Amino acid sequence: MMAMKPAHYVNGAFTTTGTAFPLFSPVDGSQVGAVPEAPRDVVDAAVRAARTALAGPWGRTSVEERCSMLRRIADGIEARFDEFVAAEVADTGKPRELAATVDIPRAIGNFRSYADLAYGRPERAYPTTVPGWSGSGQALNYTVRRPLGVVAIISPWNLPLLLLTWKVAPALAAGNAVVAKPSEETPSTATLLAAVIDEAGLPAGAFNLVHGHGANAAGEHLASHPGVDAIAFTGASATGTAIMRGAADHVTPVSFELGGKNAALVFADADLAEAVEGTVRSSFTHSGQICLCTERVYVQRSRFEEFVDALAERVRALQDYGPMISAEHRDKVLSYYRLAVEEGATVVAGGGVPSFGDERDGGFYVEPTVLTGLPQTARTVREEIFGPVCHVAPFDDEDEAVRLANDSPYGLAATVWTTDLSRAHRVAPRVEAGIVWVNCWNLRDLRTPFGGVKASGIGREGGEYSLDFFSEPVNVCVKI
Ligand code: NAD
Ligand code: 6OD
Repeated sequence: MMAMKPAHYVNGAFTTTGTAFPLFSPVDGSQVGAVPEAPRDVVDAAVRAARTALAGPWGRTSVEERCSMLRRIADGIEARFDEFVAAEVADTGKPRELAATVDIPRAIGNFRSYADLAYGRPERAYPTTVPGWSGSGQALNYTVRRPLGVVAIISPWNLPLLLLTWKVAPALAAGNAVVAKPSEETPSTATLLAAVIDEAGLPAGAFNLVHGHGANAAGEHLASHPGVDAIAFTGASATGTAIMRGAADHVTPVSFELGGKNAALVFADADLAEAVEGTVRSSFTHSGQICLCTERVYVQRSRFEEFVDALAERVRALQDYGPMISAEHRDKVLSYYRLAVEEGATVVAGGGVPSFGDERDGGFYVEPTVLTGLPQTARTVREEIFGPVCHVAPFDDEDEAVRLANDSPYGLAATVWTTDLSRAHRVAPRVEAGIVWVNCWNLRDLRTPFGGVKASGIGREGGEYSLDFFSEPVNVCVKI
């Protein structure tokens, strides 16, 4: 099947209006396509189409009908599974295995799980008696949930379809009309999703897609649009700040999943081999380009050297890893590799650019890297790098471990490695993070709350938490 070219999807029709910008392969740096930049009038048309859909057949769908549509979308992605995998791999350069076992299955799972959750969702009722009220003073209070209206969904490049559908599915399940803007780096699976949604028979305007950049472009126009009733955004914390400024003008509610500088705490009683393997996964999966990746590892002093040696050996042996998303991002990561050395780091693995002797030498690769020896105040230890790199530092006791983990502007995820169950239960709630994994990493249950504290976000997604964000309760009081 011919790959689909990136196109906007507005009011049930595809269009490539707008000046095109080039799309590069992260694997070899070659230009592989072009993406239309949505001008302001295309964003306006998408918001208008969404508003019109809410006033039309889409606004009158029952939750049963919407859940059936979500299931048809899931089936549609499944039917074009290989096409989705190929598109995700082409845009991101991630190993095919990762796209085929995580990204695309999770996109399907997002639609199916929100269909189940929305359909099975109970509402609350309160039988009421008000003493002294004239008449019976009796009533039945109950709650109905109303969609927020037109929802803007803005998503990043690292898990393009997974993170887009993580918001689109609950937004549609709750009855909103969506205008989505995927990252300018990864337009392809979003375009395929629009095709699948089209085939699934959603009324025109219920789902719209616009492509383009963020600041001073389609993203900013969408996020600050007066016709948008809510914004669900995943991306960098600095972008969250910019979006919030625009949202403030219209008091638009936001749900933000932002950056992280996630800590792993490895206690002396941990199964060290498991902790090392777990850290290889948590720091280097998708070359560290997952918001949940560990960039700070703290190891109890008595096992510090043993851990660092074992981790460095494993990391030096890593082979089948993907590139950074862009030349710009590769340069940013490499600038942190240089900064780390200037700040006094010891580079125990990696630290540079790999040489493959094939077309990948034109791509955006950096070496998986392990650092030690930096103070907690170093920028390399405080700022999100979003690459295949972690810094390992020692700690002496539980209190110090918790203090170091919490000494960060971010608070997205943390991992605790210990065989002491009491310690796990003691430490987990003390870590300032939205998600704490014990002896595992990124083991996801889609019903659980997902999100961060501090600069890592506002609100929670996942299960009922997403359905809560994308709807508002209305109290109905019926006098008896
Ligand atoms: P980014 O913030 O640069 O871009 C994300 C999206 O926002 C893109 O679609 C972009 O075009 C758009 N955008 C940029 N500026 C905008 C503006 N002023 N107004 C409106 N839209 C704008 O992030 P990125 O580089 O694509 O992704 C990497 C970042 O995302 C990292 O910081 C990472 O930690 C974070 N992230 C967080 C999570 C999470 O769940 N917490 C998940 C994935 C990525
Ligand atoms: O697994 C998820 O639901 C999720 N939102 C993952 C985010 C990963 C960040 O890059």
